[in-house]
Amino acid sequence: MRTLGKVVTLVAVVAALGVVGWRSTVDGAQAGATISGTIKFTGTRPVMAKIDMSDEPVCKGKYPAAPTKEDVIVNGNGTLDNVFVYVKAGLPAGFKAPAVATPVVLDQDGCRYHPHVFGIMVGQSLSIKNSDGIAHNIKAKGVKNRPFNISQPTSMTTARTFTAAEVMVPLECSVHGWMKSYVGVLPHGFFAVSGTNGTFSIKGLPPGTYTIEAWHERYGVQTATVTVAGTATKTQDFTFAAK
Ligand SMILES: [Cu+2]
Repeated sequence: MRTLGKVVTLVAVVAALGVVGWRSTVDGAQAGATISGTIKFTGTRPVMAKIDMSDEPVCKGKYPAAPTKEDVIVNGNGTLDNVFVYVKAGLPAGFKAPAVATPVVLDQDGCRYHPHVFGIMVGQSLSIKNSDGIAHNIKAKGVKNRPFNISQPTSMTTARTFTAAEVMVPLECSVHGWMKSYVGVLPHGFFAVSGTNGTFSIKGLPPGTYTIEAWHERYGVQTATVTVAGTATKTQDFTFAAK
C-alpha cells in the first residue's frame, strides 16, 4: 500500500507540474534551460574620473575616498561589470511571462544609483528610493516609454512602472550631473546583469534558438545565437575590447 501511495503521489505531482507548466517545479526551482557565461574584457583598463561631491557633504561623507564614475568597471578577474544580457528574440510565439509582484528597488545612496544597471519587466513596479535625505530629481529618458521627472526633496520612495519594452532607458538626476543609471525593460524575465565576478545566468528558458544580446553603456552591444533544449545549460561568453 505504501508503494501505491507513493505512485499516487508521484502521479499527482506530475499532473500538478503539467498545470503549472515548464517554469516551475515542486521545490520552486525553475525548470527549463539555462544560458550562462562570462563577460570578458580585453585591452587597457580605462581609468574612471573621480566624482567631486564637495557640494554634497552628506554623500561625500559616505565614502572613505572620492568615488569614481561607473561607466566602465573592470573586475579584478579581468571581466566586465554592469553588462545587461537578455533574450532579444526567439521565445515561442504567444509566450506570455507571468507577472512579477516583487518590485525592483533603485536606491539613491551616496549620490549614486544602486544598481547602476538593472532590468525590469513591463508592468513591474520600480521602487525609487532616496536614502540620502537630500534632494534628488530622477528623470527617465525613455523613447518608447513616457519620460518621467520625479522630485524627491528628502528621504522617500516613489513607485513607477514602464509600459513598453525598451533597452535601455537612461535614468539621471538633474541635481547631480554624475548620477546615471540604465534600466532594460522587457516583456519577459529572461535577463541578467554581470556582477563583480563578470558572470551572468538566464534560467528557465523553453527549448528554442535565441538571440542573446549583451549591452554595455560604453562598449555597445554584441549578439549571439544560442540553441537550448530541456534543462541543459549552454555557455555563451562575450568579449568587449577597450576603445
Ligand atoms: Cu541626485
